[in-house]
Amino acid sequence: MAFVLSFRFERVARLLLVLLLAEGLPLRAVTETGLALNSGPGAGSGLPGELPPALPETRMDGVGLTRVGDEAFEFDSPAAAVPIPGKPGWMVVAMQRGELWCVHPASGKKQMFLDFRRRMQGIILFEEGVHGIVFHPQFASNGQFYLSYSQNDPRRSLLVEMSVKPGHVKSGVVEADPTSERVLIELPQPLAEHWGGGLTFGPDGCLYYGIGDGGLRDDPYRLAQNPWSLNGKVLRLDVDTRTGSLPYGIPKDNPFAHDQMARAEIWAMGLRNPWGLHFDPMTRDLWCADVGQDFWEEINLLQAGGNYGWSDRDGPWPLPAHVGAKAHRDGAASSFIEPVHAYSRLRGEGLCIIGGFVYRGKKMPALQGQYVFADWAMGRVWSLEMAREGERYTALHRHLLHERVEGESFNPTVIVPDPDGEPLALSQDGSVFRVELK
Ligand SMILES: [Ca+2]
Repeated sequence: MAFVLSFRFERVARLLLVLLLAEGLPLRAVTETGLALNSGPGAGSGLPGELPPALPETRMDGVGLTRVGDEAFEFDSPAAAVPIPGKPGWMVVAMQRGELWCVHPASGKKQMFLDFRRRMQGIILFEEGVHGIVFHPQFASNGQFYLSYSQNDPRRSLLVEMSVKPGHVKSGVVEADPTSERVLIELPQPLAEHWGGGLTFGPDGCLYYGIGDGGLRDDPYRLAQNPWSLNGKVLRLDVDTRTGSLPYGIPKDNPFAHDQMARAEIWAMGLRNPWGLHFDPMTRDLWCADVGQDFWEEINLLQAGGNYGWSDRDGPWPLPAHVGAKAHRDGAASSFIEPVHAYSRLRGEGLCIIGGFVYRGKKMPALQGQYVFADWAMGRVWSLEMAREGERYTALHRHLLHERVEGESFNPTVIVPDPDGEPLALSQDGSVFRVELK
C-alpha cells in the first residue's frame, strides 16, 4: 500500500516537474509542491526586503502526534475534513481523487459518503480534484452540503450544493445523493494550479469560499487584484436566497454589494491560494492561511473588504515582478493588510502552509486561543500565541508541537478541529493523527 501511494506521488511529482521545465519555467516554480528548495534570488543577495527577525519559537513539551486507527483507516491525499452536524463524533473526509468517507475518529469506523471518482477521472495534475466540503448549518433539517472541486475540458472550478439521500439524516445513516448537484459557481480557470477551494460557514449563516489566483508565478493575469475576477478572493454567499438570476443570494452587507466597480460576491481579495479558512467560534474572526510563492507562508485575519496584497506583496515583502505597478503608483499598495504571521522559506521554516484553526478544545489548556497550523513539506505542526488589541492581533511566540523525524512520511494536507475541538492532522499518504498530550 505504502509503495503504491509513494509511487503514485512520485509519478505525479515527476510529471509536474517535466511540465514546468517543458514550459521553460524556473525550477523555483516547483517550490509550491515542495519538490525543490528555493535557489533563486534571495538565496544570498538581492532580497526584495529586509529579513525581519524570526518569531521566537520553543518546543512545547508533552505534545505530539498519535496515529488514529489502523491501516484500514487511511485516506490517500485528503483535501478536507469537517464534522457532520447532528451526528456526534462523526466527520466527512474528502479525498482529492473523489472518495468522500464518513469517519468516526474515536472508534476508527468509516463508511462511504460519496463516490465521486468517476467525475474525477479527467484530473491529472498535482492540485486538481476535490478541494473542499462543508455542511449547511441547518443540515440536520435540510440535508444540504457544499462541495468545491475542479474539472477539465474546459478547466474550471465548481462550487455545488448537494444533499444526502432522503430520510438519511433522520435514520442516522448519512450518504450523499450523487444526483442532487446544483451548481452555484462554475469559474473558468486560465491555468492549472492554486485552486484554493476552502469552504466554511460563518456565524452569520453565509458560505465563505476561497478561490486561488489560477496558477503559475506572479499571478500573470493579475487576477487577485482585479475586482472583476473571482480569482484570488474569498467570496461570501447567501445560499438560502437568490439575487436576480444568480443561483445564490448576495448578502446586502457584502463589502462590494453596491459597488459597480467590483463583483458583489467578494468578501476579501489579494490572496494567492486560500484553502485554509476557519472561523474562531469564540471571537467570530475569520482566519485564512495563504500559500506564498518564493519566500513566505502567511496567516491572515480576514476583514470585510480587506486586500491582502497578492500579487503586489508576498508575505511582508513587495513582489519584485510587480513593484512599480499601478497599485504602487497610486499609493493603494500602502493599504494592503499585512499577515498576522508569516514564516519564511529562507530560514527553512517551511514551504507550504496548509491552514489551521484557533484551538478551543478542552484537553490542552496551554493551547487555548492559539492558532494551530502545519506545513505540508516540512511536516511541522505549530501553535501561534497572539496578543489581541481591538481588531488587531500580534504574533508573540510560536510553539513547535511536532517536527517530522527521519523515516516518518508525515506530510499534512489537512489540520482541523475534530468533533470535540481537538486537532486532527491528515497526512497526504493517508494516515490520520491526533495532536495531543503524550
Ligand atoms: Ca498577503
